[in-house]
Amino acid sequence: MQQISATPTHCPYCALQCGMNLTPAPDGTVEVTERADFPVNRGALCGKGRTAPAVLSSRVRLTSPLVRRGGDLAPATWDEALDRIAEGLRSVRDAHGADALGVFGGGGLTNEKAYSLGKFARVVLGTSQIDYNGRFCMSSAAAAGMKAFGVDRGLPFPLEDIPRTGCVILVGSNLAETMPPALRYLTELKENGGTLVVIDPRRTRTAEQADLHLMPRPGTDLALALGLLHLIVAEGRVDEEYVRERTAGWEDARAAAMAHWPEYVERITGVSVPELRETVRLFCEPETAMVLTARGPEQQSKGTDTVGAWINLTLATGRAGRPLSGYGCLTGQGNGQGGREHGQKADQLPGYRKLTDPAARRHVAEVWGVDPDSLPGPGRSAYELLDALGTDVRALLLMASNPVVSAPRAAHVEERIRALDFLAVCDVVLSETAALADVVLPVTQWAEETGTMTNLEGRVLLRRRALTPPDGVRSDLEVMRELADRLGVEKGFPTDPEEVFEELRRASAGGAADYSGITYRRLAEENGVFWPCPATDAGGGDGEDASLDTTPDDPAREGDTVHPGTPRLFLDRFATEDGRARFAPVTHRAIAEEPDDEYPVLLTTGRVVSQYQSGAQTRRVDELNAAAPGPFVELHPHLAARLGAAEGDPVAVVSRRGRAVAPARITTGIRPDTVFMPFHWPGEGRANTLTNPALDPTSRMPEFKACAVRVEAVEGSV
Ligand SMILES: Nc1nc2c(c(=O)[nH]1)N[C@H]1C(S)=C(S)[C@@H](COP(=O)(O)OP(=O)(O)OC[C@H]3O[C@@H](n4cnc5c(=O)[nH]c(N)nc54)[C@H](O)[C@@H]3O)O[C@H]1N2
Ligand SMILES: Nc1nc2c(c(=O)[nH]1)N[C@H]1C(S)=C(S)[C@@H](COP(=O)(O)OP(=O)(O)OC[C@H]3O[C@@H](n4cnc5c(=O)[nH]c(N)nc54)[C@H](O)[C@@H]3O)O[C@H]1N2
Ligand code: SF4
Ligand SMILES: [Mo]
Repeated sequence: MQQISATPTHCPYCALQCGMNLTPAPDGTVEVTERADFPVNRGALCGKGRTAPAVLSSRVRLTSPLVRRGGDLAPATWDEALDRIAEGLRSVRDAHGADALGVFGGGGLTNEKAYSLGKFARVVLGTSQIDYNGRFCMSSAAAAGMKAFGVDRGLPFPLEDIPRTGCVILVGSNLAETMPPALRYLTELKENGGTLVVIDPRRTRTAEQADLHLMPRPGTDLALALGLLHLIVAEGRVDEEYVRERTAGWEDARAAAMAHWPEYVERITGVSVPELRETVRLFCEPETAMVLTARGPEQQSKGTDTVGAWINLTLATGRAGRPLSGYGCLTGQGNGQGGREHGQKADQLPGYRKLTDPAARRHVAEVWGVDPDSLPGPGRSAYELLDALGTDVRALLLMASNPVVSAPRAAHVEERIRALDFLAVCDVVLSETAALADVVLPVTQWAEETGTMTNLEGRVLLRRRALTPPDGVRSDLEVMRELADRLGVEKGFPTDPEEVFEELRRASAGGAADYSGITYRRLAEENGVFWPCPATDAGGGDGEDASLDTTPDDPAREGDTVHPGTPRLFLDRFATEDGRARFAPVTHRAIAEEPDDEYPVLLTTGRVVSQYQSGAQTRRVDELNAAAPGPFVELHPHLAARLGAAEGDPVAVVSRRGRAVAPARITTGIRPDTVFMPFHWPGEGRANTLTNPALDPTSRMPEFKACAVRVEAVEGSV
């Protein structure tokens, strides 16, 4: 049954979660139309969002379960496929114990799915071995934010505050390509007289907008931030009163920074002392200022310390927790924020609770109707889990990730996946990882199902169903329901997303990420609600009238006792026990793999505007492939000349982990000691064949942004 009018909903891809309307077309497909009332993007969309319906087409998606028979994947009925998965998981558990079962989730899953997946792992499978691709994304910023502020919400203020601040230092974000409609916030900042400093080893489309662009050597952002703090102290720009009243740990952080002389920092980073001084001037002179980080400084084996050092700058200058100021992380995946709050992370329970906290275990166990002692402890982080496949972990259920393309040291990860006794994948397309599975389940997509997403601002949104899914597909929630049934758990896995959300509200109540005052009804009426949003007596405390179908004059909305949500955090106090923010006492250290004679060049990796992540979805869209047809190696003319490579010639990039080949793209917009590859493609040009899985000790984030390589001309190339 097709709906006839436009349905207001949100894009399937990145953390901006742009609003869009979906309008049915006569041929049964849907058309994307402008939804100007949603404040984040005000109708603007990037090419990926605009073309997203192409992936709904049965030409490119899966519409039947697949089961491996005699070496090949062949269509099967849902019953056969689900039985095979239940049998595969049960036999591994019987032979090797529950911790031999692994679960791998994704930051693209709705809150309802991520919540259910964490519950499924712990209650149905009884395994501790669950983690997700968000570990590869913003985990370092999350860890640093947690340490400094006592809570991790990517942006503690809405995007609309950005144009009204005095200066933005944007560290390792290429948002002109990764969140194009958000570029507007930076343009408006400049129109309002604010300044923009961009820190990126490449002159990206974003860096082109900057008043000042610093091009540090990859992996040296920690030294850079320490050098800036040194200058802030030396120039007497510390906000002493703020430091005294709102922070703790300044003396140690100050001492650490004072050991990082500007000249020393210049030698490490390649950023000159005058540039450092100019950055400090631009940041300190205006009344208000912000530091925003993204994957550049975060995807490092010292990402947590690095973000800590950038937060230190906002504390020393009295910016954090003040209006139009502070630190924020630009989270990446569609539900990168919500997906890290409700329990698909190895050490976590819903509401951003810790799995090791006895009170948290009791609370969640009660909501789940299980014995707290039955909940397993923390498991391995994403890369460690993938590395243990085929040895300690023998069967894997994977939902919403494509690690064969996106994991570090991907050839090794692919080999570990092949060594599994049993692999089941739920996906909308036959991804490179799904192609290795024993069973593939085809699931419904964004436009075909309702659910909530939490965008990079901490704004909880309702993504609405706009059309009927094709025959043959089922939702991830239905998959979990069916598998739970087959594994002997008959209750607790509803397939109606609103019912799941009602349970999530209760599970999150009282936690850091408290959603208990948010209802589907509210989300349908408001342009999202920012967490924390605790239930009040009047507002959604019991959730009994939360249905979208009930009358609009909700008694819970009358009066003034409904919690309005929290767009801005920390204005009165930080979320630590004593209300003070914590400085990070950090010192610089080298990347895990410094260049040497054999591997003299640095490789860094990232994204292009027209492909998304592992490309599983966007490589199936003709228009996007025409714009970004394949991998490339971006390199400086000096390096190209040494190789004798011309524009478009295939070049080989070799690291200790493997070799990749892709056409050269020659540009003066990159440091001569560095090459860049986007990671969206499998096969010969797969960037992750090369990357180093050295992990940050706290966040367990791999070092995607810096490893040692050599670059070679390819013999016999045209
Ligand atoms: N088009 C597109 N948009 C996306 C995505 C996508 O795949 N494609 N993915 C989404 C997701 S999940 C994420 S996480 C975000 C990521 O969004 P971004 O963080 O903006 O993306 P990246 O390209 O990974 O990295 C940003 C920049 O970091 C720079 N960089 C590399 N090494 C360093 C370093 O050592 N220090 C510094 N300071 N900078 C460095 C790179 O040159 C690059 O320009 O994008 C989201 N949006
Ligand atoms: N070298 C290098 N590698 C990187 C990075 C980098 O900067 N450099 N960035 C890292 C980052 S930040 C990230 S976020 C990861 C992302 O890398 P991946 O985890 O591989 O992300 P996607 O390609 O988005 O994979 C999502 C998969 O889930 C499917 N899918 C989409 N929606 C649903 C759904 O609702 N249910 C189910 N079951 N499936 C769904 C899609 O079709 C796709 O196959 O890559 C990381 N890898
Ligand atoms: S910026 Fe992100 S959310 Fe917006 S249309 Fe593009 S991919 Fe979708
Ligand atoms: Mo990400």
